[in-house]
Parts: sequence; structure tokens; C-alpha cells
Amino acid sequence: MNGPVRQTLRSVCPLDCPDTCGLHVTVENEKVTRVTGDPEHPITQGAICHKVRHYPSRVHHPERLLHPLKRTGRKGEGRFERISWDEALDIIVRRFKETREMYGAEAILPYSYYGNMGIVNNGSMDRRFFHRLGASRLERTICNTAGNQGFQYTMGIKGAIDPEDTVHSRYIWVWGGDIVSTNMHQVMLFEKARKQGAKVVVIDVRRTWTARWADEFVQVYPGTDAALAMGIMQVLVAENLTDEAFLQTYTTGWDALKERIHSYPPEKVSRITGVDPETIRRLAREFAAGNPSLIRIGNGLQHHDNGGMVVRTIACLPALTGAWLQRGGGALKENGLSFVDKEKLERPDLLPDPNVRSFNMIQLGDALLEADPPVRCLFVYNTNPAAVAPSQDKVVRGLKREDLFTVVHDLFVTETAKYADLVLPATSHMENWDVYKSYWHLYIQMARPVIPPQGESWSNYRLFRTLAKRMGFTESCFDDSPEEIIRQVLDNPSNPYMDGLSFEELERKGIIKLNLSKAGVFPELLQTRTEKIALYSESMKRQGLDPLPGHVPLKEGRDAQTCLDADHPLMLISPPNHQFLNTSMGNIEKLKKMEKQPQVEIHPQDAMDRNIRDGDLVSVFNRRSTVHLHAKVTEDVPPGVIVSPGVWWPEAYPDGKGINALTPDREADMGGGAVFFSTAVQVKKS
Ligand SMILES: Nc1nc2c(c(=O)[nH]1)N[C@H]1C(S)=C(S)[C@@H](COP(=O)(O)OP(=O)(O)OC[C@H]3O[C@@H](n4cnc5c(=O)[nH]c(N)nc54)[C@H](O)[C@@H]3O)O[C@H]1N2
Ligand SMILES: Nc1nc2c(c(=O)[nH]1)N[C@H]1C(S)=C(S)[C@@H](COP(=O)(O)OP(=O)(O)OC[C@H]3O[C@@H](n4cnc5c(=O)[nH]c(N)nc54)[C@H](O)[C@@H]3O)O[C@H]1N2
Ligand code: SF4
Ligand SMILES: [Mo]
Repeated sequence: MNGPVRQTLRSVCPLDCPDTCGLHVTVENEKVTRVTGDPEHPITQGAICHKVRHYPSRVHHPERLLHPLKRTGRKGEGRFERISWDEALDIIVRRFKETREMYGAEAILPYSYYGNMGIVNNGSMDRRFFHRLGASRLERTICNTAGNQGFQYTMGIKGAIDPEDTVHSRYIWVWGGDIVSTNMHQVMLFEKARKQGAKVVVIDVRRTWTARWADEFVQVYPGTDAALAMGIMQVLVAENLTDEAFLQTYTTGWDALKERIHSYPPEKVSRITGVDPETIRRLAREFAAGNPSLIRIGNGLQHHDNGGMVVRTIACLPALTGAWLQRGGGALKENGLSFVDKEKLERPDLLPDPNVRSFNMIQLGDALLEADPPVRCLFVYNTNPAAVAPSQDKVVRGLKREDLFTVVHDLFVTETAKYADLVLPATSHMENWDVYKSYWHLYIQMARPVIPPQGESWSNYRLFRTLAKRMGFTESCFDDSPEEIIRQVLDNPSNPYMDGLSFEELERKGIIKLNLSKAGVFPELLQTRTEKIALYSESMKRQGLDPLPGHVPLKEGRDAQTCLDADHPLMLISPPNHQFLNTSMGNIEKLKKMEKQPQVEIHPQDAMDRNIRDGDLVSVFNRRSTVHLHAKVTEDVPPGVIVSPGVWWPEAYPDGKGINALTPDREADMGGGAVFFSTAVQVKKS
């Protein structure tokens, strides 16, 4: 770290955001003073979001955790004393060994998500450690598994469009994604398309910033998108707008789907979705005429009971018009091309018992309260479940268990850390060596530390490597250096897109694009692969699912016509906000000020019925809990739906209870996914 006092160094944004930006970091006297976008990065193009420009305030936050802590107060109270790393590691190793001896290692549960997307620190040494230990496994379902599974059922692949090709799209639907806030570089690419005449339509429940930016906003009731997609398909058939040659060549099950489509005439679809029949007809015509048409499928519409089927159904649409055949046409949810060899990186072969039990992460409350035999140790890193996991009251009751030994590794004393027995300080990505792939664009990037570890903070890599040694694990994979892990990431013969990617080139350039010379992306890939687009899906049938696409009503809540529960007639959507990244950045004062306070948007009619005025403190409640926040009366949301943006730190709510107290921990129809937005509530003035 010696050298000039002021330097500009390269880094990569580690946050769980599709854009995975290249960063320029100004470092003065070992402090990060400025973060900007890498102007040479083909996707970042010098621009980053507002929140990450505030990253210096995160790295050098006055409340940044700098030493290991041990609990002195009651669980949840947040009282701790400083201890040494040595003592902390001794306690963990002793508790893990005791637990393993008395109850078996499956009484230990690791709990992590993607607070840091680097593979050296998330998805290698950590997984090896828990596999070798024999701990219970975790299904990481909280984000996108329902929709990804649905997309895959239709397309046979997680996605193969190069986002850079979306500049060629000329008619664009942004469906259930708030990309101005959550995927800003897609907006930049669409802006280029727009300059060439593209039209952008946003299909969402709420009039978002993205909806305002677009040329047209189509407002739908939550969870009804599959009906809308089927209605559009019905019009395509009725008006002879389908591409029969494409359907014959590239799909299976067209006749069966056509049969199903008849039951979705626009008038009926309108009653379900709230979109008027003429708009449905016009959307169909415009989509067929788009040259080419692209659907950018967001993550929001799949956080529902029917989320898998919604995405599976929407993914069928471009096949009806053959939009896939044109560059910039088709549908883009994520890309599935930069997959790594998980066996090698995570080493599930180290599991003493491959059949060890597994928990769905969205049901953490049940795992802690009801598992038999019980979970006795919980190790949380890269996530903040006390705030982000659904059915928060249950999660908190579980975390409060006196006999549960909880370790939390984080940069801050988060809401979850308040319940820990030990809190361990984590480095930020600015302090780590790591490699990053994106789940949207096609570049792989490497970043070196730009400042030394702050205080006594340790990276996940160092923590799990050290714990492995202290547990006496002697396998050589626990000796792998970050460089060796990065080499293993690149070395994946089963992925043609990684063929020939060299560590040396990545080290030299910091960024390399996937190799598209062997397999390519759509549209070329469509012509070379043997797999067909499954309009009728045999594999869904085998799984006991409906093999054809279609609308399935939600398990609680309402559509434009039906309300399932008269006591809780409003649907609550709680999507990400602009200035936070899930709960990360939710403790940066300037960003908090810009978001003002936790609030709930309510339609003037619903507000009037309840005698609620703009700014009033209201209670939002259902059978799971009650949350207090301020009302914002606005026509941005439809009647019957309320929207509370952002997962704030629970302390920001008047009584310390966050929005996820209200959300259900049911599994979606596919992939064990989360259904945050299928939440029925009632609202009253507090
Ligand atoms: N600024 C910011 N950026 C982020 C994040 C963040 O917290 N803040 N989080 C990151 C993460 S982890 C993720 S997964 C992505 C998510 O980013 P997106 O893909 O944009 O998904 P969401 O923001 O969850 O939801 C997008 C939209 O879906 C709408 N929606 C909800 N239900 C329905 C429905 O039934 N139908 C339709 N058509 N729309 C519906 C919501 O109103 C919302 O506007 O963003 C990432 N980027
Ligand atoms: N109501 C509602 N709830 C939601 C959502 C929603 O839209 N609405 N979105 C859901 C979605 S899509 C997602 S992906 C989840 C995301 O939920 P989480 O994955 O929990 O995301 P964050 O809240 O950002 O928490 C990440 C934590 O990891 C920590 N961290 C960062 N880097 C490191 C590191 O290197 N080491 C360690 N040990 N810790 C680190 C951060 O400081 C932070 O506390 O939330 C879900 N919850
Ligand atoms: S959060 Fe997303 S847009 Fe912002 S800097 Fe990181 S990768 Fe880029
Ligand atoms: Mo997510």
C-alpha cells in the first residue's frame, strides 16, 4: 500500500445488482475518498448509481465494526464487549465441536446470501468449510429462484442474450422491473435504442420512476401478469399475427398452447388484470410489429405465489412472433452463461453425509423454532435475515432462543447481529482480492484490495480458511490462495463460454468478456442448439406441474375483481428503493435523508375510505403482524394495492418492526422461491 498519497485504483462493485460495475476508487492516505464509474468499462461507461458514489461513507462509517464482539446483554438488546479474534475463534471452535459431538453437525446451520458477490469470499472457502463440517445445507431461494426456474422450463436455459445487443431492440416491454433504480445500465442501453426509435412500455403495479421514464405505463394488479401474457397471445392468434414457421421449427406444444389460449379473451383478462381490453389488443399488435421486440423481465413480478408460472408464461410470448430470431429480440431475465464449476469451488463432495438435511432460507423462522432435531448453532454472513427474510416475527423469535448459539460476520452491527452471541468484523470489498461475474452482462472482473483491512476486520475467505485450520481440516483445498480460487473460477471445461479465459489476461486487464466464439448467444444459439422452446413442457409434467402456461390466482390477496380475504382487502408490495441495496447502504445518513422515512403509498380512494390523510401515521396489519409507518396518498398505486418501498433497517420504523413482519414465508410455485409481494393486509390510522 506504499506509494503516492493520492491514487486512483480500479475496483468492482460487489453488491447484489445485475450491473456489476467497474469502479474507479480514489484513495488518499489509505482512505477511500471518491468512487466513480470506470469510463472504459463497456457496460459501466463511467456511470454508477448514486448509492455507490456514497461508498466511502460505508467503508469509513463511524459505526463500522472494527473488532470482534461478545454479547453481554439480552439477545436483541445490542450490548456487547470487545474480545480478541483468538478468543472469538476459540469459542466458535469449541461450540462447533461440542455440538457436533452431542447432536451431530447438522445441528449447525450456515445462513448466507449475496451481500458480497465475489466468489473468493462467497461461494468457495465458506461453502467448503460448512460442507467439510457436515453442517445442514441451505437453499438460497430468497431472490430469483421461482422466476429462473420458470424461464428455464420454457427456454431450457437461464438466458443467453447479450445485454449489449439490447441497443438493437425497437419495441421494449420492461415487465415487473424497476430498472431506473435496480439496473441503470439497462436503462442506458435502452436509451441508445430509443435514440434509434425504440418505444419503451413499462408493465408494473406501481407508477415507478421507470414507468415515468418510459413511453407508456401499463398498470396491472399484482400476480396477474400470466393472464395478461395469455390475453396478448390470444390476440396474436385471433388476428393472425403469429409466426407459424418459427413455431414449427423452434417450439414444441404449439397446438396444445393454442387450445389453452382460447380461454383468455381480452375481456376476461381485463377483469383479472385491470388492463382494458383495447390496450391488450394494441399491446399484442405492437409486439408483433416490433422490429425486433424485447421483453426485459424483472424480478418483482416473480415474488408471488405464482411467480414461476408468470415468468414461464411471459417467456413463451416471443416464440409466437418469432422475435427471438432478431438480434435484440426475445426476452431477457438474467443470463446463465457465466456459470462456474460449483463442485470444484464449493466441494460438496466433502460432506460426510451427502443426504444431510437442507433448509429453505425463506423459512428461517421455522428452521429455528420447529426443526427436529433442533438447529443449535447459526452462522450468518453476507445477509441480514432479521430484516430481509419474510415473516420477521418468527425469525426474531427464533433468533431470541437462549439455547441457540449465533455468530454474525458483517461490517456493521445489523439487526441480525443484535441477536448474535458473537459478532465478527468483516472487510469491505475494497479490502479484498476477488473475482466477480455478473448475472446480467457477460464480463468477468477481478479486483485487488485498494485499502488495508479496517481495524481488525477479516474477509470471509480469511475467516473460513482459519476456522478450517482450527477445526483440524487438512484437505488441501483449505490452503488455496485467492489467486488459486480465481484460477478455479476460470477453469471450467463444462462451460464453453469460459473456454480459453486466462487468469493472466484477467490479471492484466481486470476485465474479460465471456468467450462467445464456441456457443454464441441468441439469435445464433437458437439455430445451433437442438433444444426446443417448450410451450408445452414435459419436464413440468414430470414434476407434477401444469405443463402449459396459464394464470394461477394468488393464495392471499386480490386481483382486479376478486378479494380472497375481506378482513385484509389490500395487497402490499414492498419493492427495493432507489438509495439502498436491500439493507446495505440503509445506514448511510445522506441516503436515508433522500428516502425520507419508511412509508406506504395508498390510493386516494382507499385513503378516504379509511379517513387517512397524506403524512398520517398508519398501522398496516394482517394475521402475521402489525407495522407502523407513514401514509403517502398517491395515484401512483391502483385502488386495492399499497406499496412500501425499501427494506429499511427495522430501527427506522416507529416501533422497530420492519416491513417483513407482514410478508409470508410460503414457497412460490417453483424453485422454493420467496413470495414477498403476495401479502394481503388491512390499513388503519394509528
Ligand atoms: N436501488 C436498488 N437496486 C437494487 C436493489 C435494491 O434494493 N435497491 N436490489 C437488488 C436485487 S437483490 C434485486 S433481486 C433486483 C430487483 O430489481 P427488479 O428486477 O427491478 O425487481 P423488484 O425491484 O423487486 O420489483 C420491480 C417491480 O415489480 C413490481 N411488481 C411487484 N409485483 C408485481 C406484479 O405482480 N406484476 C408486475 N408487473 N409488477 C410487479 C414492483 O412494483 C416493482 O416496481 O434489484 C437489485 N438492485
Ligand atoms: N420485503 C422485501 N424483502 C426482501 C426483498 C424485497 O423486495 N422486499 N428483496 C429480497 C431479495 S430479492 C434479496 S436478494 C434479499 C437480500 O437480502 P440480503 O442478502 O440480506 O441483503 P442485504 O440486506 O444487503 O444484506 C447483506 C449483508 O451482508 C453484509 N456484507 C457485505 N459484504 C460482506 C462480506 O464481505 N462479508 C460479510 N460477512 N458480510 C458482508 C452487508 O453489510 C449486509 O449486512 O432480500 C429479500 N428481501
Ligand atoms: S449498485 Fe449496481 S449500478 Fe450501483 S455501482 Fe453497484 S453494480 Fe453499479
Ligand atoms: Mo435479489
